[in-house]
Amino acid sequence: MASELLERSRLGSSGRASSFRLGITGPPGVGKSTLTEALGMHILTESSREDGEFMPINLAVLAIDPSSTTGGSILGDKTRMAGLSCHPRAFVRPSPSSGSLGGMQAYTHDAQLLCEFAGFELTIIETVGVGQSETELAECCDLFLLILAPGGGDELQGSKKGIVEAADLLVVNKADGETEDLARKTASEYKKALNLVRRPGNSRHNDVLTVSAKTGKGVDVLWREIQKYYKAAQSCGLDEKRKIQRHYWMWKYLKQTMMDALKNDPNLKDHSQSVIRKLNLGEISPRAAAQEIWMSSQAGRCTYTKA
Ligand SMILES: Nc1nc2c(ncn2[C@@H]2O[C@H](COP(=O)(O)OP(=O)(O)OP(=O)(O)O)[C@@H](O)[C@H]2O)c(=O)[nH]1
Ligand SMILES: [Mg+2]
Repeated sequence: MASELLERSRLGSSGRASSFRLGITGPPGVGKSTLTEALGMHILTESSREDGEFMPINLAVLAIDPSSTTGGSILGDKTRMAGLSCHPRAFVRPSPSSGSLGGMQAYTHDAQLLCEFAGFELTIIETVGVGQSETELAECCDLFLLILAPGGGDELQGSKKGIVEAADLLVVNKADGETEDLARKTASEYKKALNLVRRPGNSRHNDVLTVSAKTGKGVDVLWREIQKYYKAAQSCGLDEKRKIQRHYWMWKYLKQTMMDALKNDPNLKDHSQSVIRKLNLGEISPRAAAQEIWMSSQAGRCTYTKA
């Protein structure tokens, strides 16, 4: 039923310009929700609209909290996004990412499409950058922001390298009070390091911005950068990027569908269990076990077809 609803929504919304998809990730507590609130409120209250400039009239926020499996995040994020939560032109949907590896909820992509079909001109997805979530988030977004805390710019060569390479724009948050100077120093360290980790010809932004989600300082500059990116992407590359993303999701859904079909196939149940027993006893490798289950599913399929 959910698939059908999505399909009908897609058909029903044909002709409508699709929304711009912004992804926000970063380590826990770096200020992603606070920044989403500040940026969202800035966008919705910004009245000046120059010709041809991207100025969404409404926006949807999907906040995914990998630490919560109970829905407790709903209150947390609604508190962080107090203005957006009750703004008539915003929709905030916090959701725990229970069950999905690395923070990206299995159906976030569907939820994002639904927001788009509902007419939201900008969708923002916030997720903690752990495990696979950042690569997954990149597959959902037109522009992928990485939020960083003051300090730690020298770690760039190590664990953070992959995510920094994947991000379109880096932002150091908490550039206020005692951490303002440190934030600026961190931004310039990242800027220097970006030139080292990014291959020449990489189209991504090599500037690193500093903002304070708390005071709002720098949020206008960040928004102007996003607008610039939007404009550039419209004229080159966005369609291609989205096409590749659609392929990614198709294969992901196919994998899920096949896994479910194999696990739930009553004709395979006995055989799978005997393979698992052999696996438990160490008589077979995981790879050989997977192949055995797959081969028997194919053998079964041939039998049905012949019948
Ligand atoms: N000084 C300062 N504190 C900030 C700023 N932005 C966020 N904070 C504080 O940092 C803490 C975490 O903020 P959140 O917005 O919840 O951070 P988050 O990255 O969304 O956190 P998770 O979703 O739990 O990973 C809160 O106490 C915020 O008040 C900022 O710009 N400056
Ligand atoms: Mg948050």
